[in-house]
Amino acid sequence: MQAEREDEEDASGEEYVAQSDFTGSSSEQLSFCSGDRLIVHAKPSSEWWWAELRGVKGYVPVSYLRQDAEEEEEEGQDPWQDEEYFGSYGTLRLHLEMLSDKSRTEAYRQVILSNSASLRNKVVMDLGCGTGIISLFCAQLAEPSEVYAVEASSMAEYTRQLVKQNGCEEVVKVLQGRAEEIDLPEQVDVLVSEWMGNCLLFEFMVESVLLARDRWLKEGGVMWPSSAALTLVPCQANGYYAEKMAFWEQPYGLDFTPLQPLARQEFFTKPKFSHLIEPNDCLTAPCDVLHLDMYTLQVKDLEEIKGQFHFHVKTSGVFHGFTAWFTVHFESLETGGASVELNTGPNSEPTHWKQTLFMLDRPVSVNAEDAISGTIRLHRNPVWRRHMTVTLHWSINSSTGETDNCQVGTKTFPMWR
Ligand code: GJV
Repeated sequence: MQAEREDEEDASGEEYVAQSDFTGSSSEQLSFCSGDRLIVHAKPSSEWWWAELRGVKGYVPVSYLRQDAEEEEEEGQDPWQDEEYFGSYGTLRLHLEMLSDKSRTEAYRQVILSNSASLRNKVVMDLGCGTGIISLFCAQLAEPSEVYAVEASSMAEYTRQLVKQNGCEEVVKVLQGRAEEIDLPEQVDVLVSEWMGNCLLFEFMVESVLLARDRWLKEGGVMWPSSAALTLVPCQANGYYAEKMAFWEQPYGLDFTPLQPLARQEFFTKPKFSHLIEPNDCLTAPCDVLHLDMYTLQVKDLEEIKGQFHFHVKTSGVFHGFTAWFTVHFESLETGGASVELNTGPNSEPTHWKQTLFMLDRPVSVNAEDAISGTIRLHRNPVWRRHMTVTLHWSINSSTGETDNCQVGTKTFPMWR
């Protein structure tokens, strides 16, 4: 691999500066610290470049680098990418996807319905209302005094029409703008929002919810969802592995395995968002690795979130990676009322979030009773505020008790930068 790369290298190289720390997850990747000056010799893909630091060469993630002159340019760029973000919510594609997701939409409907008595005469804020579905549920299924439906994208203009069309304009007030910037005439009793992204936090819309909570939620007010958890399970992914990696072993009877390192970079570097794991592909019982309390969580806590896991393998199989999903809970306001849960895992109805698959660089055979333990770290990108990296560290302890049978690994997955 290295020898091949050197053929295409330009001998001098261009200098780039690392914007933040990066820990390589294999010997093919370089590790570096914020401020390090790297020489880039080749740019084989838009995501990974071939670079050199203190005489050592390896792949580096492009998004961690900038040229010296880029510093000024970057100041002009929006770390929230709002134009692109709210632009995409100004079209119907994403709203159709969210509204078509029955589990998601029905969960919010159920929350309103089962709390309708308690919502009477309450003031509600629906943060990121989109087409206004949650606000309309409130107005139709309960009798709140006011619902402030806040939406930053241009969809808000249509939402206003939908509210009118459905006869809810007395109760639902559509406010177009970023929740961080709008002014409400009063504080609210309930702050409801559907803010969850892939792997729970991606997009970091949760920050807007926390800021709105601190500014607009009355003392003793209610957050919906009230808590959130991220769940992880070690899994098989035979189909995906065969399609992207084993494929190169013998296509048309030829040996294409020299392409496997490239395949690993291209397909297994980032997590796969739209994965639907079969319950049978779970090698162990799942484990909650993070828990967020929406009343006490602080914006600064989002910079780095760590969790731990301990799994016991149920039956032997191939450990291809980890699958993650989230669950949120909505506490009940009624005395003795049951909380509502929206679970996006493999034992519930599939949702538009599906699950997130993190592939290991190399599969590992595991046996019943083996232990897989380790840590997960979600690290928010210091520059691009909607992005994060997920670092998984694991060790496998064989049940046969052989002392040399402990395997460890670490891998960092950018989502997306
Ligand atoms: N202020 C107003 N509207 C917002 C904000 C904000 N800070 N952030 C997102 N939205 N679950 N990951 C809107 C966005 O335009 C879209 O209509 C909706 O909230 C996203 C909801 C689903 N995304 C998610």
